[in-house]
Amino acid sequence: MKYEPIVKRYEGNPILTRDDIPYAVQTVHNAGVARYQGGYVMLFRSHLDTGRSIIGIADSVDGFHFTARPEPFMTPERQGVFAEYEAFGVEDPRINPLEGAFYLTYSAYSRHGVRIGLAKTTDFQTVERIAFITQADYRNTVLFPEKVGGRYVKLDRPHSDISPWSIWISYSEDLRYWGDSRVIMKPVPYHWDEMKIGPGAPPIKTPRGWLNIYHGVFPTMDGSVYRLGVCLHKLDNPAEIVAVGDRWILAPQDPWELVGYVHNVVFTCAAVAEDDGTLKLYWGAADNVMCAGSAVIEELVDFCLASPRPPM
Ligand code: BMA
Repeated sequence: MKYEPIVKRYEGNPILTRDDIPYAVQTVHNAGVARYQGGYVMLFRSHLDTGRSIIGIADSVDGFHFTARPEPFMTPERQGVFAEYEAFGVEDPRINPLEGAFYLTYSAYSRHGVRIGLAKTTDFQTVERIAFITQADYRNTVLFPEKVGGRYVKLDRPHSDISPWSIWISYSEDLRYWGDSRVIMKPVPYHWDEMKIGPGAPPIKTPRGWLNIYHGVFPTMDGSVYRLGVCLHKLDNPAEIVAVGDRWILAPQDPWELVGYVHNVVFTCAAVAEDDGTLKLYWGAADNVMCAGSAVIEELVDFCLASPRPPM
């Protein structure tokens, strides 16, 4: 039997490239996207020709046609504690809607390593940096869109030389100080995600659980392949993963996913739930351009439950 693709690629891919940006960048990729004022806003990562990254902003009416604004949205801070830890660039923003605001979780690079910055915007004109919410060697942080059991919840991916890089959960009373951390999902040996996994899009609430679209990496003789998978967390206890879909839901296939700045990469920071039960999924292709697709949310939930593997 052949599988129908569960994520339908948008026929106009790629949806945003460096040719669409009114200032000098080498790439447009790994973007966060959110619904805002009846339309969509995208915060995208771009490599400069120093090899370091900044974050630009683009707007859309339909979620597929985006127009980049004339200036970047976030560049490395020049003063204070944020400057110290952002000196090498800011990368891979997630837009986490929470309590009527938008919290940005982004990777901050410096000579001290990579850590996660938390910033807030309510208008996508100004941005307020709040705190670093991890130490070094963390990437890929997403926030749940509401408190669970009275606390904020985040997923992230610490680096480890001892165990394959895995997904961890932590809790907070105030978004600034985090604790009660534990590992909740690990790669499976000799599987499509055996090398490392990491949170992708901020989790989406469904009647049967929190839907978590994550990335998984497989090492080959030709470098690593980045693909996307999906799992389901228990609604009232997101530390418990109900089911992990055994197969990937998206793999590099189109020419701009196979070849680019880094070949064989689909990498997501965003999935936007729509009122009609679908979601729009956004992914950086080959660390070079932005792509979009759509999927039916309940089909992704069924996919997890129909072919589950244990999370650890
Ligand atoms: C990861 C990160 C991502 C990137 C991916 C593929 O380690 O750097 O930003 O998309 O590698 O190059």
